[in-house]
Amino acid sequence: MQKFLNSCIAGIALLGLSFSAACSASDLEQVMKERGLSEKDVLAAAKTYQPSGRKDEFIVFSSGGQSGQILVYGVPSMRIYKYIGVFTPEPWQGYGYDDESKAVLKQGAIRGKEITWGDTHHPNFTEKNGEYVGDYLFINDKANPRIAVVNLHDFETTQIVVNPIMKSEHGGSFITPNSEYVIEASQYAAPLDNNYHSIDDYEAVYRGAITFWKFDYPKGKIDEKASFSLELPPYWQDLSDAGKGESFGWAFTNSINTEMYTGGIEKGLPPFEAGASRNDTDFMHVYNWQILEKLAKDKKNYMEINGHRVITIKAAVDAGALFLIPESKSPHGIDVTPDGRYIIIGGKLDTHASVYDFRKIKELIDKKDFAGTDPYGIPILDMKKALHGQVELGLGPLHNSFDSKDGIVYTSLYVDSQIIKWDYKNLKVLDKVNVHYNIGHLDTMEGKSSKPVGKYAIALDKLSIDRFNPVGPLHPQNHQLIDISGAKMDLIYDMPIPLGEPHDVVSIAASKLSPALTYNMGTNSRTGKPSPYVTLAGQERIERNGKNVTVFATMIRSHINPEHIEVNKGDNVTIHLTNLERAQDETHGFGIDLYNIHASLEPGKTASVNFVADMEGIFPYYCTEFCSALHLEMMGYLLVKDPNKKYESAKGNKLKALSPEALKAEYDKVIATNKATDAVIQEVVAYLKEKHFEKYPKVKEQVEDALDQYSKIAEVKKKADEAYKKGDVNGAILWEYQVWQYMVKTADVGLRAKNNLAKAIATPMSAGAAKGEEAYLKGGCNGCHVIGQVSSGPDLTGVLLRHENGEKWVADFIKDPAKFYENDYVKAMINYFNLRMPNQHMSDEEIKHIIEYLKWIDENAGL
Ligand code: K7E
Ligand code: CUA
Repeated sequence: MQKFLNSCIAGIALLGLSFSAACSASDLEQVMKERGLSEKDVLAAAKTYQPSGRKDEFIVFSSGGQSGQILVYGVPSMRIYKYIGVFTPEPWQGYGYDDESKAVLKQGAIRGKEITWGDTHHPNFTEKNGEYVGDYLFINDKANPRIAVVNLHDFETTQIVVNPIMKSEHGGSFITPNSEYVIEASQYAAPLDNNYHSIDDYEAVYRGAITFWKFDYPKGKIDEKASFSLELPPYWQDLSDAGKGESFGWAFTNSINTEMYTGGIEKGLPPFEAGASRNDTDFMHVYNWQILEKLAKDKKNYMEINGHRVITIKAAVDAGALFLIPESKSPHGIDVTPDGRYIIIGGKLDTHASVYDFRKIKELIDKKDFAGTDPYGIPILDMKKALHGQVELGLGPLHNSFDSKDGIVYTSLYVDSQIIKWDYKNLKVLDKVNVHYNIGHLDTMEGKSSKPVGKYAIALDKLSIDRFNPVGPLHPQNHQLIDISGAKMDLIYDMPIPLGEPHDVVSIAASKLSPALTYNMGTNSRTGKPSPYVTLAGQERIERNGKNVTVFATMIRSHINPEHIEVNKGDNVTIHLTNLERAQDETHGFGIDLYNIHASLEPGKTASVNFVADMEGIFPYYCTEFCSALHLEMMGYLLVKDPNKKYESAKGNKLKALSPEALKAEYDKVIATNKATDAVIQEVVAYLKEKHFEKYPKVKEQVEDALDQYSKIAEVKKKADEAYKKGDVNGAILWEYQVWQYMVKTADVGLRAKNNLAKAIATPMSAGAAKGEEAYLKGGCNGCHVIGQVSSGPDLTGVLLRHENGEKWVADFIKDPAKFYENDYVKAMINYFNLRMPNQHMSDEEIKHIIEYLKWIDENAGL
């Protein structure tokens, strides 16, 4: 029954709600009734459901909020694929446990203090001409002003930079259109140096700032020395965006608390929230990073604070690189339109969104048409003259994301819990949809690039309240998927996010990512370079140098070499591990019990763990990934001896040894097993060779992996034979078992390769056969017939050959099965399966195609 229902649902997904006879409407109706689903629900399911093996069209990177990590999921399925450790240790990936990743996390230490959490907010990709490239991902830490670089070659964090002057930030990480700079704007004003300054000196000494992190694209790294900052008044700068197209070279940053209120609730003063939202307007900062870049080259334009160049407000103003424009009070999101002409600001405390026209701004700047200056001498442009217009959207407009359709933008309404679709050119509201609840950011596919794709929007809802099964007072957040392809928005999926408050996501077409599947042998994944500690098969060793013990170890299905590491208590132990696997997804984990040691070794990776063996005793170490049938045997012992103690060998009862006859019998048995196993392998190898596996890259890779395993046999076999010759039958047996292990691994991968080869060389389907397959699936035939296997109906392989004039027989049978119910053969089948072939009401055309399809099956049955 279950299988039948699944095929029904798959049928719906294919057809968009038109049902075939076999997968009848009544079955679906029954499921809908039982599960209380409306037709709209079923349609939503069909829009998001991914059949097993089907890949997503978009990949979404979500900030992990306070977890300090990044989440990766797919659209439209909303399946979570990965968490990436960024500012926070992540044990599965060994992030923060192996030396290589510890070095990355250490870059994030602030004034010597290691910080093991982060408040990630805004992820963004590398860009070219404002379009997403998908080589690298940047993300900021709001709590501890830092930016991290994630290499999308392997989805690993490779760099963390600490802002040298900020004490908190929010407006990062925003990328200029050709990835020249990563922009990071401070949040709460504070002195730029690291000293104490009384809050009474707020206006004189406290400052805001924007840092321009220079991205060295070829190196994939932020170049800290080439980076610089711009001093700003102690307004609380906020979200930012880089100009593009006609606003290229400029960037924009919101602010709040331009009142410069300093709080003091404990002194009986009104709280920050009152004082910081007193004025009707705050300031949008407009600045030109191309001019600032030049200013940063001349000492007279900057101060040096903590070894970092900070361009003064005065130098920026004099050079015509910094302006202010009033904006509705306490704004939130600021987003430049795909063409770069307009800047849209969400009002948050205002019901409007404001659309600024960069052409007007540029004209005012060029004509030096200023409405005044702020207390720090920065020219202020007139708000009305800079505006294209304002639109009343609703309560709490926050963030904006764009559609592929010209002039269309989607804005989140925090208080109203809605997404609103509107036209920013003609200033018209088009549609609204409810979300659950209190949405912050929203993202349309590639929605902040210069070429948005549209299609879907994701609502990042801060509260989920009643949407999910309760799991305690800390509720998950809710990411909702909205179909925006039509005129009306359609909410189609809810996904609970169980990892921090994810502020923002950024999405990219999956086709733009091309992550590696394995590493080149011996790679340090955090640098991307060959590790000096790579250890190849045969190079495993333990080196001792006084108290320093260095182990060069390898891991491959299913052993760790070495299996005994004996050290003295107090030794400083370093273990360099290399995963020798070349097959994808053959990761080995390395954990030492009781020593807080863990590493993840993906195929080809070299990583190192270091610890002081400060506890005496016996500590098993083992592979923590279920990598093969012999995974549990993939282990060894760390033996820590106290050099100041005397140990006597135990005199317990030794177990009785086997008799020579019994040993010989066991030896003969293992030899016979190995011979039989090898015969199977040779058969598979013959098939692979005969069918030219080398022509199919994926199969070739697997065959290479299999042969890799097989190649190890000769050496082990030699050891077995030598032992046997010397009369060490017990040793010979153990080595022969190792031969068998390698054979099993060879056969395992070899058979997988054989299956893939068979699939690869199947003759391509003719158009007719392909249509036949479609009709076959559409008709729900696969509900009863499974090709190559007897299921709830007979296997259809060879059905055309089972009857005289088979093609006509089968065609007639499909056309009107009832006519055949009394036929002896059919009767027998009906009795056997206890099922009658139903009339699918196939057209003659469809039947013809199905026959084509069945012919194709027969042609390839031998494979
Ligand atoms: Cu609006 Cu930090 Cu991007 Cu959250 S921010 S909502
Ligand atoms: Cu390697 Cu389990």
